[in-house]
Amino acid sequence: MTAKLTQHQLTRRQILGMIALQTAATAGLTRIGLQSAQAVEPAAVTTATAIVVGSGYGGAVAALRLGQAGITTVVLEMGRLWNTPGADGKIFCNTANPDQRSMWFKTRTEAPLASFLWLDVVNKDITPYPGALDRVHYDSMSVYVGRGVGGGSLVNGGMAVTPRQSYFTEQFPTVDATAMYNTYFPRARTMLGVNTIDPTWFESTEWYQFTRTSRKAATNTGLTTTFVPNVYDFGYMQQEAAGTATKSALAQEVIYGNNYGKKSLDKTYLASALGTGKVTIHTMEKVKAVTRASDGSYVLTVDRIDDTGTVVETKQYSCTYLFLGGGSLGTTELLVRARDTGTLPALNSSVGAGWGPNGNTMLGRANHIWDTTGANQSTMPVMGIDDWANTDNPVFAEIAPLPIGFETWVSLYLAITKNPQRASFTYDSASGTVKLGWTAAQSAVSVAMAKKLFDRINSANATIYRSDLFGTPSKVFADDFCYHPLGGCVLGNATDNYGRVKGYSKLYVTDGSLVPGNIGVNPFVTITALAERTLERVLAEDF
Ligand code: FAE
Repeated sequence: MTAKLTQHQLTRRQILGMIALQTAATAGLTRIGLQSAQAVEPAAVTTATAIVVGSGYGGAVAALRLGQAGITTVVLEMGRLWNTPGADGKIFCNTANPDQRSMWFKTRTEAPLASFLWLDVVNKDITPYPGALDRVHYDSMSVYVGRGVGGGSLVNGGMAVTPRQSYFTEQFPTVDATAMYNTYFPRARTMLGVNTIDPTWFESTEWYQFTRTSRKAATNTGLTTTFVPNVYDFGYMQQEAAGTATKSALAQEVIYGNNYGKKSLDKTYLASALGTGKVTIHTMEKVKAVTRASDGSYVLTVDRIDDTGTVVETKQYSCTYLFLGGGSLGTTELLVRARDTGTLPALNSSVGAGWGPNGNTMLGRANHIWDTTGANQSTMPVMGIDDWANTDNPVFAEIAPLPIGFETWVSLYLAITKNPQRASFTYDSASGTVKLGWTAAQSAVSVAMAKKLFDRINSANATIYRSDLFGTPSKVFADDFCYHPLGGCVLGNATDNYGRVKGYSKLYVTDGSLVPGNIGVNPFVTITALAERTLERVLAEDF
């Protein structure tokens, strides 16, 4: 069952799948299959050999590999298909003028940068709608996730980073690292369309002045910086800069979606999955509960919602094989609820445990007046400060843009720290909700590590922190949200070494919940590569 794909087959499948996605959107279909290319909505099947929950990285890999193996597969995605232009002719809105498309059922946007000069000028009132970016609130941590066909790939910064092998092995001691680095990481990068910026263009373009200024401060401190690959097409970006292509990364588009340039999963894995003719994606359908019938099949209770969030139908699906790709929050919540309400009672106590925010902490530095960052900034990060080898204080800090269209002198960073703290999800029977036990004291560990690194940078450059960016009262380190939720169903604990959930057969986890709370770099390449490894093994042994 190893994927033996030629580029030709892939391209053909992707094209077929993309036509299906495009036509489905134009025709307003909520179920998408190969028939959608003729504007025909696939029949509403409720029984399939395999069901995949979620269409982010883990779900998309599962969908493609199952489809290629000839297995009839339904993907259930709670978000919408993002393929239909709004009144402004754009599918997604940008960060400067967010509207209802920006966020998942909110009355006001909740951008990571809450303020500028302490002023509440960033966020805007919006109409509740199934927008692309969600911010899920727990007691002391809120988590950003993507919603829609493509999951996090719709809203993320596209940074496609492979972790250093020594840290991967530390986090996954039971996984054959040689196979990962020789087979699955390269496969993931190829499939995701990873590419790198032309270094000559990088050195000369105004759009990366902000990165060069941050690099200079790091170099002055004696720190190493490294280029980071991305799934945004840098050839397209150069055309944007030259004025020969419609701007997207150069037009403040990112966390609410990119209209052009980015190879999100609907253009890669999911298009290919639809192209197999075996995969159907049902949108706006949220899986609420999972149980097992006496014949061993899985039964899913699913709410279908409309654009107002109203549940228009509650239905049941059944399948022989169930793949969970709802992300760290989505998958863990489903399984914790299933265990603790008794619908899947044999799930073990590791389900819900081992969660961490990848040590995420965001911060800004104020540069000297002569160290400009540029009014024009690309939204796609291309460089990181790599101090992970510093065993005293390992940090990898992404040099992030602040694309607001005027000079700010701000250097912004998303620091990934080696915070060892972990938390658990628990089911609260009184409210019927799943809660996350992460505390502010656990975030303080990430802050201390980020501060140690950036105190050095400020000291070497005689600069200071910005305290006006994360709301009031003044806050230097944004430690109450994360972009990288990881864990909850950790590989080898809640599952076997290949993502098979312990206690049940034919039940799999394929997403970020397998990663034990931290991976030291931006995580989607790791999630994709692990999913490739799982699917290869499961298709060879379990079908
Ligand atoms: P994910 O992509 O979150 O997909 C889960 C999908 O399942 C979503 O579409 C959900 O709507 C859906 N779902 C959840 N629960 C249900 C349910 N019950 N029923 C039906 N559907 C459901 O999961 N990572 C990088 O590596 N590089 C970056 O540059 C980067 N930048 C980021 C920037 C932002 C603003 C954000 C939010 C994230 C960023 N990330 C980045 C993180 C990355 O997107 C994330 O790790 C992956 O998307 C996680 O992949 P999963 O497959 O685990």
